[in-house]
Amino acid sequence: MLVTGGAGFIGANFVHYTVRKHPEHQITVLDALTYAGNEASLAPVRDRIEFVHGSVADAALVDRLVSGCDVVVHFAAESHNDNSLRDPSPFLTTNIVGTFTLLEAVRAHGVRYHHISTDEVYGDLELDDPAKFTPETPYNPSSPYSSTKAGSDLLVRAWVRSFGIHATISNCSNNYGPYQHVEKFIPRQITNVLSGLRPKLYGQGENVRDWIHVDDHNSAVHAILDRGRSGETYLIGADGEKNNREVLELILQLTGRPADAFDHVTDRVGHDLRYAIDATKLREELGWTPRYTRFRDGLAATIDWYRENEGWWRPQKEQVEAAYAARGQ
Ligand code: NAD
Ligand code: TDX
Repeated sequence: MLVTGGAGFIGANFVHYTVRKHPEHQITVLDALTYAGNEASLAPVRDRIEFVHGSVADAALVDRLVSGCDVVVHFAAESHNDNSLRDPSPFLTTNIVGTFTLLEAVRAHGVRYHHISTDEVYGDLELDDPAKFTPETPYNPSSPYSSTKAGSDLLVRAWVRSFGIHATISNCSNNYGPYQHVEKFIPRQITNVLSGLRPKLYGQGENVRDWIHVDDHNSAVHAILDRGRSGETYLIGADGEKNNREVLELILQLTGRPADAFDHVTDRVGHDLRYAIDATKLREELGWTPRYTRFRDGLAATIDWYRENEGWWRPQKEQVEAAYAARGQ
């Protein structure tokens, strides 16, 4: 199994999960170790995998690695919306050209491909709309990040239709759990509290995200690898809708801070209002169910992980906060 982006948040958790639950797989990780990649995230499984430092946009390298495997699981991406508003360029190279490069290699070698994507490709929903995203929702991405992810999904669909590659796609909602970079909402606020800094809420915090524990995302990816039908798209979500203010207040409560001990900061430009996933197809067709159904417990465990692993996140913290501060966030 070739896992791209395996030194990032979800990819590293996927590698840990696979080594634990599916030890029959021989894993090679391909990761460019950008600012978001950290080899230390793979330390607990380092002797069980092969690690290759390189880019998914390097056609010769990708062709060689793909020729030696049975399945590719493609996590590698530029993943942060705020960064894509500052400089979209690497999002095009990694998310579009990188996916194209992998698709050409799996086409050449007849290798099965699974494409990891996001619910953000569907744009956003109104706060008071009972609707959720389904596999039939039209694509309508808002940011440079989500538009490059949408573009990469469409490449996969076209390669299935035009070249008959064996591929599946999953679009997942917001993940939380260990090893998530401190630029993202939940780890940023946890590590702010642990650093004696005030958490930062964009705008009024009414925007809703549909939170899922990273291990539930990864168990769904394995269900798709085992039983998913080629050419199909599966939406992954665990009915975890919460607005940002609620999430922040829970972090403050779980860390023993007053409910109002945070700052309102400049809102994100073009900030999507609400994401919500209807995962009926995944649940009914593949029999998948999430394990982390109590957000409070998953969040408390995540806070404990950041408390116990300061050495993992501390080196990035100052620089990330300086970049946010420069934009009033
Ligand atoms: P991340 O930013 O934590 O990790 C991305 C990894 O990809 C890093 O290790 C980085 O070094 C690597 N990478 C970047 N460019 C590369 C390149 N050109 N070649 C090889 N490796 C490269 O991201 P994440 O949050 O773990 O997201 C992983 C995937 O899941 C992405 O495709 C993202 O779109 C998708 N996704 C994320 C979420 C979420 O909530 N984080 C939700 C749904 C989908
Ligand atoms: O400091 C903050 N304060 C704040 O209020 C940050 C960093 C974020 N926010 C808000 C913005 C969003 O409404 O919190 C929410 C979550 O923000 P992010 O963690 O940046 O995630 P989001 O933009 O929702 O995208 C995430 O989920 C979908 C991942 O980063 C994407 O990779 C994935 O595709």
